[in-house]
Amino acid sequence: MNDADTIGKTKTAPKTKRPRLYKVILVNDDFTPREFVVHVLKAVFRITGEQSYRIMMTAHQRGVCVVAVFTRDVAESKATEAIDLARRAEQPLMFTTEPEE
Ligand code: TYC
Repeated sequence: MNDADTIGKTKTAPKTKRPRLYKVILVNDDFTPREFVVHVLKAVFRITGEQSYRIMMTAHQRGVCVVAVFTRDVAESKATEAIDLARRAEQPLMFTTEPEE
C-alpha cells in the first residue's frame, strides 16, 4: 500500500481476530449407561469409539471432560443435539458449554 492509498483514511485494526472458542463439556451422572454415552459421543462429535470411550471414562472418573472446542454456535448446537439424543432415550446425560480461558 503506498501513501496515496492511506492519505485521508481512518486506520482500522486488521481484521485477523479469531472468534472466541467454546468447550463442550460432558458431565458425569450415576444413571446413563457407559455404552450409551459412547454412542452419543460417536454420533454427535464424529470421533472414534476409542476416543469416545476415553472421554466417557474421564468424565466418569473426574466428573467432567472436555469433548471438543468449537465456535459458540457450533458448540451450542452440538451440546443441544447430544442432550436431545439422550432425552429421546430417556437418559439424564448432560452436556454444557463454556468459553475457553
Ligand atoms: N457414570 C455412568 C455409569 O457408571 C457412566 C457415565 C459416564 C455417565 C460419563 C455419564 O458423562 C458420563 N453408568
